[in-house]
Amino acid sequence: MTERTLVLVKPDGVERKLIGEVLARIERKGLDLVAIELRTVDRELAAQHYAEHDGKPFFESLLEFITSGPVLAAVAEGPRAIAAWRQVAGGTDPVEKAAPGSIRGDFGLEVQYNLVHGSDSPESAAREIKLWFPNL
Ligand code: DAT
Ligand code: MG
Repeated sequence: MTERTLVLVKPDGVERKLIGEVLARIERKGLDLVAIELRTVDRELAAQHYAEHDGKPFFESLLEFITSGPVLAAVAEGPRAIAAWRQVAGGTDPVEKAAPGSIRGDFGLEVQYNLVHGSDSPESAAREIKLWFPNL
């Protein structure tokens, strides 16, 4: 079944010039990029995007981090796109969870600075794509 998922290269990934690397891996996997935009995130968008984490100890530093510089936002499409992009990205903790060969496994060291975001379910994908790309 064809799905769409939200892709973010977070400020650490942009700063480290990994946009090309991330997009190349998404294309190599076979997913289609159907929208792509470089933007700066305000606190309101950040808080809505990470609403599920409101109240957690890392919430404030997460918002500070995601608003700290430009972010690459994209929508990728293909069969099982949500799981496929999560696999390419790797698990949340770049050391404990992300496999070598994944983006986080290859380039990440700390949980907060894990370089990329991917929607985690069809419901999240629909909500996040609407939030970031309301006209899509
Ligand atoms: P994911 O980005 O893999 O979907 P998540 O939704 O659980 O992970 O968390 C969102 C982001 O919040 C994650 O990419 C990095 C940060 N984060 C998660 N758990 C954290 C923790 N224990 N300490 C610091 N930052 C954390
Ligand atoms: Mg998540």
